[in-house]
Amino acid sequence: MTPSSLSPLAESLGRQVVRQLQVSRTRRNTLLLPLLALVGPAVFAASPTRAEVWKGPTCGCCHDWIAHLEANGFKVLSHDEGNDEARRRLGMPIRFGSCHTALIDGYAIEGHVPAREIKRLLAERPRAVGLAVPAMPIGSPGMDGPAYGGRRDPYDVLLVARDGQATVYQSYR
Ligand SMILES: [Cu+2]
Repeated sequence: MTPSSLSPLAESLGRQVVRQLQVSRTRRNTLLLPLLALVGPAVFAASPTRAEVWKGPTCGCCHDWIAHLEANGFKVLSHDEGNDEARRRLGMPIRFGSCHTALIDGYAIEGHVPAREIKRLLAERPRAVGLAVPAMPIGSPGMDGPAYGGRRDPYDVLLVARDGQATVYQSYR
């Protein structure tokens, strides 16, 4: 082959490759774009809220509370130490203290707070340190296992302000 006969062939091959690339790119887009439009928002809507939890290594009720969070769509990262330090660092007063402290979307969550109030907090986004269920009331999430025989003590979920004052956010009676 002489260079003069090679070049039209190469040109035609080149054009063919380019055309095929264009076709496959178009086909890929026509398939992918509607798929992304459908799946994209669902992925974002379903992306779980992250919760970081500090607890003692042998805390069974902490574990049960974490299971309650996960059952309600939270993605939990838990540490088997650092509970007191986390509470102090996040500005949660010790008088509202419980067996575990969590950080969820910028808020401190102390103790056996129900997922329901956490979701409400994240929707309302008040200026606050976070929520607390002081001590460990029986019947609160994670303190409601078979060992308690269905017993339910009344308790309050407190909204803790930045000045350390607390108001009742939800009452469970
Ligand atoms: Cu506990």
